Amino acid sequence: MRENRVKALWREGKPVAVGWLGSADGYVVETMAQAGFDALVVDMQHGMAIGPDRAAAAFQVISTTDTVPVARVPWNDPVPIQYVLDAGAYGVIVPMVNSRDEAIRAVGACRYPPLGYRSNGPNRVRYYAGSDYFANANAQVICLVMIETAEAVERIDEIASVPGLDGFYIGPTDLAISMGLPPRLDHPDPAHAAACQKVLDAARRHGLVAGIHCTGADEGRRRCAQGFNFNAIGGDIGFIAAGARSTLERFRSS
Ligand code: 3PY
Ligand code: MG
Repeated sequence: MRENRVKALWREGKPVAVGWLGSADGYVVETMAQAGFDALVVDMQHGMAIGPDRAAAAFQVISTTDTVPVARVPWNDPVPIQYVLDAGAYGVIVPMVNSRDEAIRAVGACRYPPLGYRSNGPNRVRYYAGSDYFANANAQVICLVMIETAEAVERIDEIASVPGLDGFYIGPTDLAISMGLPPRLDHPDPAHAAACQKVLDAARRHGLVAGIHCTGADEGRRRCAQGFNFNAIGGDIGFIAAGARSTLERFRSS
């Protein structure tokens, strides 16, 4: 089976550069994939109308490069998880996982029996991964559950104890909202910082990975130094908006 390069980087202790896709336009996805991120996350939760068909097409485009295709699914639901894995996602990020039972549901959907309850039917992924996919998928496919409520942080050890889980992905803005704080990335509130640290500490205790959604490269580097190693450092729409704005500003200021 084709190796999951992100897992290899984790094993080697090397930083993982993660990009985010809020659009599934083929040319935009191709441009992002050509940029050389280690992983690209197709955002089916808050991306712009990215349903299963467009996500599958995005995985096909990403897999013309060495970038690892990952999906953030819309919710903790086995149906989209099964769909994106069969279509070629090598990693799944599952939103709003708040308890051990919810983590069992999320992880189980990503794992073939006896570890989980994923059904067999690797339609496109067999071309991408190889004919030995079934035998190796449980070890190669990444499953990260999103920690984005105070309740999940409180229960972090019970969530971490679910077999087959690779780690956590912190959603900083939803976490802030659940703590009664305004939604922000790179949150300045010390209680938010402490919650993020608690998630990272639990990941380390349980031999898992922790990642966090970042404001950009500077925060991404800082989070890497802190110990997080699946940090989205930018996305297609943000890059387009920033480039368009700065070009216009430079033109109009002259
Ligand atoms: C959050 O901030 O809640 C997220 O889900 C970021 O992707
Ligand atoms: Mg969120």
